[in-house]
Amino acid sequence: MSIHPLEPLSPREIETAVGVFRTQHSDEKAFFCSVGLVEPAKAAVKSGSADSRIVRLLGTDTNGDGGFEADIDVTVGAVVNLTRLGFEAQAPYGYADIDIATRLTKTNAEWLAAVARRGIATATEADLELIQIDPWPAGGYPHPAIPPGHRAMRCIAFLREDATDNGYARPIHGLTAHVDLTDRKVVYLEDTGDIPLPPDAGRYDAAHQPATRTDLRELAITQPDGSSFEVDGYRISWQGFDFRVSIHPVHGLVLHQLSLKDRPLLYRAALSEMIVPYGDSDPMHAWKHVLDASEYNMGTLINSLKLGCDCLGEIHYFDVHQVTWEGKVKTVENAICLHEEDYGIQWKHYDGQSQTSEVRRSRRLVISSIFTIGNYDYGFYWYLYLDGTIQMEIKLTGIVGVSAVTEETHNPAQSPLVARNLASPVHQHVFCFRLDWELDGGPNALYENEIEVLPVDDENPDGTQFRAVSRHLIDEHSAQRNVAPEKSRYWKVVNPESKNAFGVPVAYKLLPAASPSLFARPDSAVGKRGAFGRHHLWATPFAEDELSAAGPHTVMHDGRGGLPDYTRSNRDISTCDLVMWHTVALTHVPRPEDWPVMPVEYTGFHLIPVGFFDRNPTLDLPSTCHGAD
Ligand SMILES: [Cu+2]
Repeated sequence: MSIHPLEPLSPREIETAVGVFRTQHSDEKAFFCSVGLVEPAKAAVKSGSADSRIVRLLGTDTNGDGGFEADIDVTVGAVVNLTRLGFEAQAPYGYADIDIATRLTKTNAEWLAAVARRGIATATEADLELIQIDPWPAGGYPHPAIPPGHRAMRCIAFLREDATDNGYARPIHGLTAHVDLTDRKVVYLEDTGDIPLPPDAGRYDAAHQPATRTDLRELAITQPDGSSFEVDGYRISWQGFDFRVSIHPVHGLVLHQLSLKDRPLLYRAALSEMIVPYGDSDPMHAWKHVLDASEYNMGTLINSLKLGCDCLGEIHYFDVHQVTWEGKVKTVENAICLHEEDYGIQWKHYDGQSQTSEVRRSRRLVISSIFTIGNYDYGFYWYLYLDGTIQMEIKLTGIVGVSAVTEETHNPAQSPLVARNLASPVHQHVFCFRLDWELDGGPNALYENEIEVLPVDDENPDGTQFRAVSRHLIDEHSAQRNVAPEKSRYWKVVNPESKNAFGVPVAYKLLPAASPSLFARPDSAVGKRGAFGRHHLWATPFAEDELSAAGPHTVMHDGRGGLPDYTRSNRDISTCDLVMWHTVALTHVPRPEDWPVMPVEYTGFHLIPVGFFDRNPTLDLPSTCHGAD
């Protein structure tokens, strides 16, 4: 078999898996949430002995439990595992759940009456088409009328002017339908009273703008000799970097087996989980803390990208294949974008004495995908640089969550105005990345580095001196750390056995952003379900099944899964097959400029070589000044 064990699933493999599953599972109401490759054991991949292809199908049916997890070996055409998921750790929400929750809400007599009472037409099918239902996960705060273990969502609603309107400009405020998906009914309609629809449209499409700028001249990116990367299937090589890409149903964009100049760096690097907790007291928002990756299957919400719009220049695209809720193959074309970008200068010096200048251009390889999860759009961009630096940049855009408010109900500290009678709650976006290191083949050790200001003494009379100190993090508990920008704190992955020209062990450092941590109290539902957000750094010794910062199945789960669970026994990590978990977060206090669509906001982190090379590795860059005569 010539197929690489980490090659993404082909349409044929998905068809086979669904077909085999159906022979053993006769429920015609089986709805699929996702399909994914069960990545073979790391040791088997590395030794070249991984020879089976296991496809995992997750979904729900009429069984009334948390759904099914079916693993199908498509090389032999057999179900090798069929697990019923329990009440407390269910299959992710899929398109079928969204569809059912929407239909149940729109056909509920009490809900229809409450909408009509607000002066909104509901008489015809066309009227109802204009009402947008957003079903949200109810986990953490299920309505007391929903029996424990039932699958639940909360549905909020918005009114559109027409099918192409901004779906969020007019919240039908104060109305939340609590839906029991297991019993297929609205169990409770929460109605906190009428608030008028905000008066202004929130159109952001070009056709609705009063004018379009005419003074932006064309900016063309051309590479007349083609790009400098090579692609073989889903394997990519560029400037000494070599790696594979895939899309995971939960983790989204994944880099596999990343090496630089034949030296291994990372076995696997990807988002593991994210949570978006809201800080507002408004009953429409106070409970919101969606685990977008695992509850909604972020990978299945990937965009098909468009040349010249999403990506500019000489692009190579990768398609991905997924499953629809009925079990058909769905191909998302152009789902992963690969291209090079000029990135200003790599280095420069002007020598005054000789009046000569030496300067080299920097460029980066960009691997990116964009996921739309309800109102928000998240872009994940991996950048590889000529000097060995690796960067993850998250781009947050889309439409902020909103409330309709009056002068009496407006609470600016928790929900600033973004338009007339429209407020947007304060919230956080908390992302946890799992970085499975194999620096120079491993094993690896983890250090915390920071600056220590030296005391005033005879050697330091003015108190101006400081030094870099380094501390070995030897077990899981001592590796639960937070950022400290005031101390220039960073974390360093070291290979103690691999030394550079100066006899110093080679390293890569993780340079974090100045992130907040999770604000919710640790013993709150949000604090328990998003516990990974308490620390910016976690570390574990590699374990095959530890991939999920909040636990593998989070729908209706009460929390404490994932990292708190993995690290409970405080395992030794002093020198090991090291997995680093990095939480990066931002707090969003919405502003008028975020409406009606949000200019991209950025966050992320860098991985930077420290003594991995013996000197600046970019001295060999050509000194050509492109575009000059
Ligand atoms: Cu936000």
